Amino acid sequence: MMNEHYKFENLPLPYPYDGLEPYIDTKTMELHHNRHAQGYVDNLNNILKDYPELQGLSLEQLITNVVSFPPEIQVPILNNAGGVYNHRFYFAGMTDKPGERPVGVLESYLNMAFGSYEEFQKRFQAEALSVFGSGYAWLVVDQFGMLRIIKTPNQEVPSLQRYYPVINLDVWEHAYYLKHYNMRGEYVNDWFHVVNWERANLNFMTGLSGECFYGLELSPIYTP
Ligand code: MN3
Repeated sequence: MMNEHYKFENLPLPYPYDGLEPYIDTKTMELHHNRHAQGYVDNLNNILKDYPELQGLSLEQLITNVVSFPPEIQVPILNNAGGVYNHRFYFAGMTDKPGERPVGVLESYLNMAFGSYEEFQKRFQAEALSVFGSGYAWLVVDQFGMLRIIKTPNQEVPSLQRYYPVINLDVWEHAYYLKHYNMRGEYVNDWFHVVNWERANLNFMTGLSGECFYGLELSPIYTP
């Protein structure tokens, strides 16, 4: 992802639209990917087209360096680069061939941090339910190798200098309303069935290595 830059694309889902049935329905996945996620991609490209100095930056670089950009585009870039980053992470974090349980090093660390997978699920669901309005729940690993459950509002991305994301859950209503109506807790339960734990384990190992925390800060590329 780090090598990709403007023009950004709405990456295809790594499974068919109906691949997450019966847990997440086909229509929701179509609308979520083709309309909602596409909208963030289009908006971001539209902003960046007038700023050639920023067109070589990755999503992560755009997000972590936003305070050095012209004031009028800081919020739009945060919202839309965040929207692209968060949706890519969410879509890639699910699979049509779910293993249903954490695997690998992550499994051991989850047990150490939370006692058991079931206890982790309870804690993660509580965090997801406590997101007021729209946002995301995340399992992240911090610079010290500790697993943490956090939440972000709207399309905010967790601080990529402090945390490396392992999994995230989109709790905007568009992610579940067609099937689960206002029952966010049932959506969270269903989502647990389609988590891609193989990928989560790889993310965790990357985070644990610490290398991911370097290279996000730039010498000023944007010079007004
Ligand atoms: Mn969404």
